[in-house]
Amino acid sequence: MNTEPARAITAEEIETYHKDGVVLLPKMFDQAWVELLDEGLKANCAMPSSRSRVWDRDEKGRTMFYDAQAWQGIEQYRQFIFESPAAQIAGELMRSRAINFFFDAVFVRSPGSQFATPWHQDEPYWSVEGYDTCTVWMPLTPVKKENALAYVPGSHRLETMYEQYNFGELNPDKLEDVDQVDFSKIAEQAFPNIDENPEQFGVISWDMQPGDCVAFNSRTMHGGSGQLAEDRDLRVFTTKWLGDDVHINFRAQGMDPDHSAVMTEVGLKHGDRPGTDLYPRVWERA
Ligand SMILES: O=C(O)CCC(=O)C(=O)O
Repeated sequence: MNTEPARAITAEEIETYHKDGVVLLPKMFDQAWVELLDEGLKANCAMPSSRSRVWDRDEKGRTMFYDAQAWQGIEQYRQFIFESPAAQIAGELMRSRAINFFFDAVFVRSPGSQFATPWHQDEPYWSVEGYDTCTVWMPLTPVKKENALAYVPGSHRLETMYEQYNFGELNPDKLEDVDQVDFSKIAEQAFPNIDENPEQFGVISWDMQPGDCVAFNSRTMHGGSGQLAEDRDLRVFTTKWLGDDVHINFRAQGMDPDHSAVMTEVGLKHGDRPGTDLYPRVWERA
């Protein structure tokens, strides 16, 4: 397995990441990493973690399956997290001195799923806070730009606290103890209706092949994806990475995924820097 990126990240890509809060990185991972993750995802779907659930199940039985922080039980994910170039990619983009792993999340749409992810920003939901938080979004299947996750460039610089969607509502199987958030008391504004006028927001997305990834700042507005053709599925593996300015933040509006219990268990408190075996340091700048 190649532990180095399949190619060097360019200075222009790093600039774009900071200017737009999102950058497409074509051909970053060798096929071997994609195959390993595919195997891991199969194992994950057969053995979902306690955070997993179906977000959408339509009248034709098509589903959108979600899981997060499954890595401790999936050997292939562990290997990807510790040995793949993903941490280095995040570190170079964020210009960080060191990178800790936060968590993995998967978004698996069965063929023809029409489910579109509601627009949101990630950081307001997370049990950490900081500018230096980055998701590496990797489709394990080819995806067209109209079916891939879409982004509002520059939205990572907005300082407004928007009313974010409660993903706890996506629970057709009525599971108990699903993470819930309520932004109504702290929101300064309703979340903009981006689908009403995507051009005005400059919405971007890309055709992608396995081995490509998109890296985005957790403050960047993103959503959509899905709305697949009948013969197309979409299997996406994401990793979330933490850089230099990140601290633990237990939020009054709720968290999703809520890490406050597992963080407390390993001795992490509000305000701490992330660490321990649960949020391992994976990369340091030479
Ligand atoms: O792929 C998707 O549909 C959603 C991904 C997402 O929201 C995320 O990785 O934060």
